[in-house]
Amino acid sequence: MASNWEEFYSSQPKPAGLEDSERLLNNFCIKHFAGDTKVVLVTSGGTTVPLEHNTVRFVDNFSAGTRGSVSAEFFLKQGYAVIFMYRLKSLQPFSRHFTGQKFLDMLELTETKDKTSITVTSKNISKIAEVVQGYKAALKDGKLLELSFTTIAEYLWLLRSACQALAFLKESCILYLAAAVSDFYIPADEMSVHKISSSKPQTISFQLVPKILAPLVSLWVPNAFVVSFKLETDKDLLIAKARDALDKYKHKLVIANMLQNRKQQVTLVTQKSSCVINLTEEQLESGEEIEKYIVENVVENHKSFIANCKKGI
Ligand code: PAZ
Repeated sequence: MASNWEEFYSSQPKPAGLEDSERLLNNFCIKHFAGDTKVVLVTSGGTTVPLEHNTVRFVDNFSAGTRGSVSAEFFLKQGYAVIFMYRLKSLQPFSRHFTGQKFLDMLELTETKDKTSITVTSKNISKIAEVVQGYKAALKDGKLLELSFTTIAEYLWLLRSACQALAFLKESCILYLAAAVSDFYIPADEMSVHKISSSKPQTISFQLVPKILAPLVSLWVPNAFVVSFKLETDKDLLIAKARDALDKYKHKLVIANMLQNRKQQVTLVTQKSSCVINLTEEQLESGEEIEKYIVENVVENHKSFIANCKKGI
């Protein structure tokens, strides 16, 4: 009998353009393997659950893609090549510094009778220069590959293709699964083709999305360093749920966070230990980002993991 994840892939059509993404993924992994550069796959943002094939309405979640996009920048700083798999229109590394009003506030407008000029305000120049340098360096070295998804099905197809491309890198790759992935979906053959009529109330039934960490860890990338994230809103459940995930899927690390204070505190949970990272109010006010410390910690754990693999432990 097919498992529920196999059923998912056989019932949800392959997204258009997947072959192109697979080509990019394979080339990226081969190039960085040849250059002896470690690779991390960062997933980021939420997924939508369409209610109609010709989608007018969908179910979505809160994720802005902050965790993923900030972490991707810190992995690049640590020398990793980054596959950034993100929800279309969520935050991306580097460009995230210039979204919305933040960007306009960095500019100064000078108007005279015959000339209008726009410049960066002096207090923002060094910050922008640092971001642009990071971006240009990542481009020049070909160290950042960005691939987008929107729906839960697109996410799961792309994730499997990314794993297939990464598998041969074995312990030298990290999967850092920060995306907030829907737990429910409507199977393609149960979904309305056209916009659901509003002439009467509707009851919509959702199926459970397969727990993709199971095949990912045991079959697709069995030698990789897999890091998953666990989000809860009830603090009494958080660490127990993170431990359950480790027991069930046997991967290396769960990063547990609460919706309410996820930018200030996370707990890194392994089979043997747990470690809290907490930013002080002063650190937050000065613009420090918790992802810097998360990524440093993950990179240290990854180094020990590689060393143990080499020793055959
Ligand atoms: O994208 P964001 O920065 O707004 O939120 C990040 C996050 C809370 C989605 C991430 O840290 C996380 O916990 N992802 C996994 C969610 C889950 O499926 O439990």
